Amino acid sequence: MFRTVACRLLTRNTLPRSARGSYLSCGPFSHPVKPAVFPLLHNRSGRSMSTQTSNSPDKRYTTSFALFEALWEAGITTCFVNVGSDHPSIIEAIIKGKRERPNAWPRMITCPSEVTAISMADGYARVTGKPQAVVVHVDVGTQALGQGVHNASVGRAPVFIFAGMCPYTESGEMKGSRTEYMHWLQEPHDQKAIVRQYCRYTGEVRTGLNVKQSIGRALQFAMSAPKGPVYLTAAREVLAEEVEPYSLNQDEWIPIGPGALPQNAVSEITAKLVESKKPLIITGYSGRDRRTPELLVELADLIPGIRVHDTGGSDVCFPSSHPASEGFRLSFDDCTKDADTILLLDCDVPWIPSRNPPPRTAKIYQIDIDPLNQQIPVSFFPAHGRWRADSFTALSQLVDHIKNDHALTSTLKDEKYTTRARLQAQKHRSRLANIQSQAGQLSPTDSLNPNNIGHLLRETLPSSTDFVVEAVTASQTLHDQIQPSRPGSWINCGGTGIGWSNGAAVGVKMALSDSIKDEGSDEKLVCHVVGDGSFMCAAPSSALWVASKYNVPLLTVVLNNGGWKAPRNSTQLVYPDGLNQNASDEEINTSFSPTPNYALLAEAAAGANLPSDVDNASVDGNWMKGVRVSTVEQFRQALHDATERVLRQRKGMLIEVLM
Ligand SMILES: Cc1ncc(C[n+]2csc(CCOP(=O)(O)OP(=O)(O)O)c2C)c(N)n1
Ligand SMILES: [Mg+2]
Repeated sequence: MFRTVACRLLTRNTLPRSARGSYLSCGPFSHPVKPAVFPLLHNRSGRSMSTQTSNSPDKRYTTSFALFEALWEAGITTCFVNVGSDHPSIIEAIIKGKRERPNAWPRMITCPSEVTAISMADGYARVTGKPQAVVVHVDVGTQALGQGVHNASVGRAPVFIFAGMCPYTESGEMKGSRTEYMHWLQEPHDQKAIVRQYCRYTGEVRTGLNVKQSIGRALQFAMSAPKGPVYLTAAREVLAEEVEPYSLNQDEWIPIGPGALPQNAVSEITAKLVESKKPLIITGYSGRDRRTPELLVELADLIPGIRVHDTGGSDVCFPSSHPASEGFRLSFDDCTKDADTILLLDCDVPWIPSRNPPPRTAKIYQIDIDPLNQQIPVSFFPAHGRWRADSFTALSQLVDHIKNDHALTSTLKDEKYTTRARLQAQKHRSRLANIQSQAGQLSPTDSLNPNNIGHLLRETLPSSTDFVVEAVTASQTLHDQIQPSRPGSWINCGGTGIGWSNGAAVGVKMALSDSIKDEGSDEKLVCHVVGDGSFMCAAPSSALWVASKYNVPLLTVVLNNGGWKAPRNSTQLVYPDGLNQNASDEEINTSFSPTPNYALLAEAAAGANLPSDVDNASVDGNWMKGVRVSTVEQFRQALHDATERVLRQRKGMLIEVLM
C-alpha cells in the first residue's frame, strides 16, 4: 500500500499544478489517511514512548515532507527559507525531496534575513498573482518578517508563511521533543497572534494526517480577494510525525471566483458616466490584474473626454501615454475637485478629505474587491453605490453594456464629447510638455535630481525595462518622467513598510526569468529604484547576497539624498510655521551623514574579493559592480554600462546616485 501510493505520487507530482493541466484524481476528495504504524520505543527510564519512526531515514514520510509535497502539488515552486532548531524534520524533508525529486520539488532559496524572504515572495507574487512560500523560525523568525507582513497585507500580495513552533514535550517522549536550551525560550503565549491582524488566515497544523488540507485551506484564503498573507505553524513533534503518503485533488482546493456587478449597477454606472459633464475614474491597484489596463482604455475611449487618475502608483492601472490620463499622485491631485461623477475602481484612498475633496454634489460609485477597506478602521469615504466585484469582470460588463446599448452609443456621438476629448488631449499634451521641461537641459555636468534621473532612466534603459520603485518623496516625479504605460512595467509596494523593494525586486526578476523559461520570451531588465533610507531599512546586504548567490541580475539605483526626506515633509504639513522650518536634517534626526558607501556595500554583500584576494582578481571579476555617480553624464554612462552588464552579461550592478 505504502509503495503503491508513493509511486502514484511520484508520477503524479512531477509537475506543479501551475505547470500542469488539471490532473484527474483517482480517489475521493481526500484519501483517508492513517498514521504510519511503528514499534513502540522505550526511553532510558524504561517509560514507554509513543515516538514513532522508520528505521530508514529515506523512507520517512513525515508531516514536513507532506507539507512541501502539498505546496508543490498546489503549484508553489519556490520556498524562501530561513531555518532553525524548529526545523530538523523540515530539513530532512528538504534533503529527501531534493535527492528524490529534483524536478518535482520546490526550489529552496536561502534568505539570510526574513524580511528578504517575505519581500521576495511578495515581489514574485506581484508578477504572477500567485503565492510562494516563506519558511521561518518560531516566534523570532516571525517577528523578523517585520514590515514585510504589513506590506503583503496592505499591498494585497498573496504569500504563504510557515513557521515552526517550539516542541511541546520536554523529555524525549516523542520524536521532535526538546533537545536544546532554546526550546524553553522560544514559546510565546500565542505565536500566531504576532501576525494575525495582517493575515487572511492563521492556523496550526496539529497532525500530519491533515497537513495538506490545512495548506489547501490557507492557500484558498491567500488567493481569494482581497489576496494577502497567510500563516501556518506546527510544533516540532507534529512536523516529525510519520503518516502514510497521501495526496489531495488540488482542483478541488481553489480560491473564490471573481465577483460581478448586478445588472442594475451596470446600467446606473454607465448611464451616469455617460451623462455627466466631468466624469472621473480614480483607481489605485486595478492594474494588479494585468488584463485591466486595456479594458480601462476601452472604457475611456468609449466615453470621450473622461479622465483617469491613479492614486496608488503601485501598478500600471492606466497608460500614462493615453490622453485621458491624469497621472499619479498620492491622492492629493486637484482633478478630484471639479468632478461631478466619480468611479472608484480598486482604490484605497481616492483623495485627502482635508486637501482635495470632490464637490459635495458629486455622484460617487465604488467597485472594489475590498470596498469596505476591511483592514482600515478609519476610512469614511462616501459613495452612493458600492459593490464588491472583480475589476476585470466589472470593467468588461461596463464596456459591453455601453457598446450594446443603442441609447448610450447614440448619445456618445454628440459633438460635445469630441470637443471635450480634444480639450483633454490638449491638457494632456501640455502636462507632458511641462514634465519634459522639469527635466531641464540635461547638460553633462548638471547635478542629479528626481526629474533628470527619471528622464535618464526612461531615455537610456530599454523600453522593455520593468521598474520596481520605492523612491518615497521622489516616486511621483519619477512616475511623471518614466511615464509607465505597459502593464506590469511599474511596480510599487502598495503598503508602507520601507525596505520592501530590496527583496521584492529580486522576487520580481526571479518570477520574470521563470516565466521566460516557461514562455520562451525575451529577457527583461529589472531596474530597482530605491531611496537611501528605504534601502538601509530592510537588510540590503541580505537581498543583494541572495541575488548574487542565485544569479538574479538586477540594476539597483540608490537615490542618495542624504537620508530621509519624507519625515520633514510630513512635519511641514502639520506645522508649516513650526520649528522644523529652519531646522537642519541633523536637528530633526533625518540625516545619514556621514554617508554610507552604497556602491561598496553592494560589492561586499555579493562577495566581492576580500582585500587579501585583490591581487588575484580584477574588481570587475566580481558578480556585483557598484558605482557612484553625481552628474548627468556619469549617470547616463552608468546606465549604458548597466544595460550591457545586467541584461547581456547577467550580472548585478548598483548605481549610487548622489543628489
Ligand atoms: C519600516 C518603516 N520605518 C519607518 C517608516 C517611516 N518612513 C516613511 S518614509 C521614510 C523615509 C524614507 O527614506 P528614503 O527612502 O531615503 O526616501 P526619502 O524620504 O529620502 O525620499 C521613513 C523613515 C516606514 N514607513 N516604514
Ligand atoms: Mg532618502
